[in-house]
Amino acid sequence: MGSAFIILGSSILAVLLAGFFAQKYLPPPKPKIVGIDLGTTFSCVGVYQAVTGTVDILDVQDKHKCIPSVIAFSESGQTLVGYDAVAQEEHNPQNTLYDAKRFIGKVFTPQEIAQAQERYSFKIAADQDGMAYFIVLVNGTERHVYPEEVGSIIIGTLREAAANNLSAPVLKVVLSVPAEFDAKQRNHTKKAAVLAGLEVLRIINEPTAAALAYGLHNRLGLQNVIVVDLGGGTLDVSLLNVQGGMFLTQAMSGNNRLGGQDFNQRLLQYLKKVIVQRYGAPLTDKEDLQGLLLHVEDIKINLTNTRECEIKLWLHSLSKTFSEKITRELFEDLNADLFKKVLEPIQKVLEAVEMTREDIDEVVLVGGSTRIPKVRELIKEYLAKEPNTSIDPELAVASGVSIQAGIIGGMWPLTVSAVELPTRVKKIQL
Ligand SMILES: *[C@@H]1O[C@H](CO)[C@@H](O)[C@H](O)[C@H]1NC(C)=O
Ligand SMILES: *[C@@H]1O[C@H](CO)[C@@H](O)[C@H](O)[C@H]1NC(C)=O
Ligand SMILES: *[C@@H]1O[C@H](CO)[C@@H](O)[C@H](O)[C@H]1NC(C)=O
Ligand SMILES: *[C@@H]1O[C@H](CO)[C@@H](O)[C@H](O)[C@H]1NC(C)=O
Ligand SMILES: CC(=O)N[C@H]1CO[C@H](CO)[C@@H](O)[C@@H]1O
Repeated sequence: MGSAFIILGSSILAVLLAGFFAQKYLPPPKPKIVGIDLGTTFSCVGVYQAVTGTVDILDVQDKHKCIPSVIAFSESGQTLVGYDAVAQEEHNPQNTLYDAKRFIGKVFTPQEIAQAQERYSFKIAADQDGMAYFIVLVNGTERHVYPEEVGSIIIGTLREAAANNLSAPVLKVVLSVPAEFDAKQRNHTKKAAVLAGLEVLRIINEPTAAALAYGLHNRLGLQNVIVVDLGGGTLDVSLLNVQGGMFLTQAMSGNNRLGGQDFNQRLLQYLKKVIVQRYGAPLTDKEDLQGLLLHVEDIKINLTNTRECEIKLWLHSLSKTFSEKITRELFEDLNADLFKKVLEPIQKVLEAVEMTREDIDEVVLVGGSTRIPKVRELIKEYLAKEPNTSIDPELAVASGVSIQAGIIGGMWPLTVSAVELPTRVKKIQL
């Protein structure tokens, strides 16, 4: 009897000591589940690191953390992804596919397909169920590529990058999708990951992921959080209730044709006008126009940090070097009406849940276009609250979905849970 006690006692001690030494000296557990943000324009993959409690968004191509959500098929049938696909886009526009997320899991009428076709240089069709697919020409034969296949090629690239980084196979994933995605769109997004050889453990809403990235699941008490996601081509606004790790989407609204590309267009149109005035001829050369558009993107990004910058560009069709000073003020004037439109869905979600700005506890900004100082200022003024911007807005969703992956993987010191409640949200179209 006595010896039994001693054995029991020492085994408890051994277990305690083993735990103590394990925490102190064993390498931290390797992340087994990755988080993937399959975005409309950019995609990235992250892992949650135990012990440090930080998220690493992993390098995918040449130190780029996010890769363009673009794939292409070369003449010889080779598949190109991300930056490699973008690099050859100009010479192979019919076989370069992007924006697949706008088509995934959606049922289209023939008229809608015709409308969409006007905006894209690749060929779009729909099958008998109305599901869209893309037609590419590979080695002289037509090939039908569904949006989920585009997704799976992008996810496959992210998965490979993660496996290289972790020196271990990557088999499980948590995905994020727009809050407005219906069951079918979620299903097809899941299929993209399954086709890439991954088991999907959970799908969470992008605004929920962004709130997780800011640790809002750890807050005590009820929080009303507005997430504003302004990307390259879409604006999504969601109002979440967060309480003790539970997330409830209360309302959402948006504009699926407003984003960074529209702001670029305004500046591009302005510069084209300046060129006509200065040289007496419109700029029609394709290469020059492409060069101008790339410079416009550059200027927009630079004007986030500087008040003015100068564009300098050799226009080979006019045999002239075009140079022009652009101030932040001019950029803001050109886009004044578009920037104001960002506030419309914010107003709509507040009205839908009968709340005022005083009821809002946190404002989270997501998407590269929320870096634009004027956009930030307008949101801050409208909600009378300093928005939360400490996390890179382009990585917030990937960070949050990686934290969710860490929670599911039981990675200490993450002890909290985060659960999304199913909800019948009010979706307000503008
Ligand atoms: C392209 O097609 C030709 C003839 O059909 C075939 O010989 C060749 O192997 C194909 N190339 C690739 C990369 O599939
Ligand atoms: C994995 O990614 C992290 C974050 O980008 C980076 O710091 C680290 O060096 C990478 N490790 C390997 C082995 O590639
Ligand atoms: C989702 O996929 C599952 C299995 O693949 C299927 O049973 C279910 O009906 C699908 N739901 C929708 C809404 O497409
Ligand atoms: C933008 O900034 C980058 C880096 O500072 C610089 O190389 C580039 O010339 C700038 N572009 C313009 C149009 O000002
Ligand atoms: C300005 C602002 O709201 N900052 C908050 C951003 O989120 C972190 C983490 O939740 C808070 O600690 C900050 O106060």
